[in-house]
Amino acid sequence: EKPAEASLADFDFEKYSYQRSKMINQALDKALPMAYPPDVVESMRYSLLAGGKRIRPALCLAACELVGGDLEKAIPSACAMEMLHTMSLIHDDLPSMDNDDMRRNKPTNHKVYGEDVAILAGDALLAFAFEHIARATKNVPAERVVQVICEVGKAVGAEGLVGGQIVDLKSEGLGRGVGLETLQYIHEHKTAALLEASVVSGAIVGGANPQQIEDLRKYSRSIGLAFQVVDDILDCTSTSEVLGKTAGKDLATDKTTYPSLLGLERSKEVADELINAAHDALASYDPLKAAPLRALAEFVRSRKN
Ligand code: GRG
Repeated sequence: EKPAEASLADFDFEKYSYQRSKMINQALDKALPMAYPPDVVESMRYSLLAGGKRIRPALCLAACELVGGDLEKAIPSACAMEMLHTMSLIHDDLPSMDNDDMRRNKPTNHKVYGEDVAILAGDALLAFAFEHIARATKNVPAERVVQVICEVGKAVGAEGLVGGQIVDLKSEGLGRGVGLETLQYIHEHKTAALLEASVVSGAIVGGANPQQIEDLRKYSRSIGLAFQVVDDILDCTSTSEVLGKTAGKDLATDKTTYPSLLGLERSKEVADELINAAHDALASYDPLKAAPLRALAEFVRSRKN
């Protein structure tokens, strides 16, 4: 057995992810305590502390440790990534966007607090994420902090999440007229960009050199796209399971997905190829130290929700 596989097999991902989620949830709770004005802070906390897999902060912390950095130093950046992810979900759920009533098994933010408050809670989380990186990161050279802010800003703006969302919204009426290139653009921007920024910001805080940053970009772009291919596959397979009762998302909206363009079998191959590419990007790292990121990649491959 190869050392990388052996280290991965020994790694207790369930225990690791449970402990990391707990650590991240405590840090988020502490980062954003109840404060004045309660109307907006309560709404921010409602969504921020509503659960979720905490993949982005986990990636940030793991990347910091992989390059030899101290975990504590990356906690503010890790929290900021979850704040940004959360605000994107709040805004994505709004009536003017996806118009969703439920998120993470709870009523969406605007259902509880109203649309006006939900917009403001999202705005406040967006601003606070950057404030938090700048204010709460300790004992890290200032130029690294600036680099992180730059990386994260790019990932959420028009070149990142917002860019992906706008192309997605504008291609909605096109149904299955959307091609693979546009589909890939949407996923790379809506999903992969923030995963990439999570990994890279952790690495920067941890003192990564340019080669390490490049390797980790490759890793995160691969898992980012794979995340979405797997999402499409899950959508498609859950659709066929419930067929006859209610049509799943894929059929109901008749939107382009990887399975609709490539077929289910080829989509599964693409997901596997992407995950394998993520592993390849970690080939030159100590197998023991790379085990968490490898296990996170495997989690993306095999996740069921
Ligand atoms: C970022 C300024 C700014 C505005 C928001 C609305 C919007 C622009 C972007 C939408 C982005 C979006 C909803 C992307 C989908 C991302 C995604 C893969 C969500 C699911 O992530 P999981 O599975 O969810 O990690 P949990 O609940 O586990 O955290």
